[in-house]
Amino acid sequence: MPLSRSISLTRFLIEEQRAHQHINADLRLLIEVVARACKTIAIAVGKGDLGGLLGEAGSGNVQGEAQQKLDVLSNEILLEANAWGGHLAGCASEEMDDPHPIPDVYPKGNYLLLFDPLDGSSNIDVNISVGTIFSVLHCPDGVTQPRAEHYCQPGAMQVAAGYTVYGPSTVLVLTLGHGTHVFTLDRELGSFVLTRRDVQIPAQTREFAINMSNQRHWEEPTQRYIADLLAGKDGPRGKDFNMRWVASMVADVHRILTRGGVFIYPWDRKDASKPGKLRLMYEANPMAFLVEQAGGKATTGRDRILEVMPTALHQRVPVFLGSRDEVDEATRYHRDFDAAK
Ligand code: P6P
Repeated sequence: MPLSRSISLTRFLIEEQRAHQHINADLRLLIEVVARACKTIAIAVGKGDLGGLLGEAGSGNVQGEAQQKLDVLSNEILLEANAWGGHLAGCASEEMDDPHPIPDVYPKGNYLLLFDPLDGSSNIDVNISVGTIFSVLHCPDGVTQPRAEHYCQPGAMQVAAGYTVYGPSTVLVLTLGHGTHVFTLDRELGSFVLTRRDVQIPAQTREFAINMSNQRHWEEPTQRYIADLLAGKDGPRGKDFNMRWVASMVADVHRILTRGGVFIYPWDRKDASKPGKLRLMYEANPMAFLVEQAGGKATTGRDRILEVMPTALHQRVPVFLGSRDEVDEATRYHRDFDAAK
């Protein structure tokens, strides 16, 4: 792409700020800082075995999951990058039990940043795409030491959300509430360049993403919905479907944003105390915001994800997101099941 026509992330943010008053200098700085941190993470991830950073860190996170060395490093990179800018009141991460305050030596701002620093990290050692997911909220007025409850806002309150997928190319996907836009890292320039403006997810699809090994643990409407997809053109859907499952949400969602599809991580009986595997605040909410801004939908199978009222920082939620007509169909199976009870 000729340099004269390429639009850098910085230029895009400045032009968005001119067009939409709610984007201010602090939010612009926040996005630039997170993007820069993702470039640092991309370098660490890209070293693979040469970086001495593969494998487990020997610690566990609040989810009870073994932390990979790169989980811990990515978390530290994001915390350090966001400490000094004066744009944040605090951070929350999948890798930390409690919110992380901005050190008192630095000025504080009005935004809360939540992130999964390296989603899909179980794929790192086998060289499959992983990613960083982030969500931005306003810190409630008058709150200078935000606690977990101050982060627990419904996803509809997000002012920005995005992810960076560390794949064959490093791609940042961002929404500020006015469309979903794609930036590809120009490794020679060292900057993210706008490569797709205002992405639109096809309303219909023939592709679904789910971990089929959990089939026996799903509730009945989920089992029925998936069985009808598998029945293909001989079944009630009258068309054949394809299946993909990367086991890295960022990679699966990026495919859906690019060519359509439906991503499903439903509630299952494996651990009835957990309403699903994915975390609401820093996985489902940011992805739901991005997908809706791209013309798609995101529900729990029953309710719009962005309207779920959080009760805990690390709470989980069932996720059905992607092509709007297919998400509507999957949601109909669950609502009809409830209505027939
Ligand atoms: P499973 C990765 O651990 C993650 O949180 C998501 O990125 C991914 O979609 C899901 O879990 C994979 O779960 O049960 O297939 O390992």
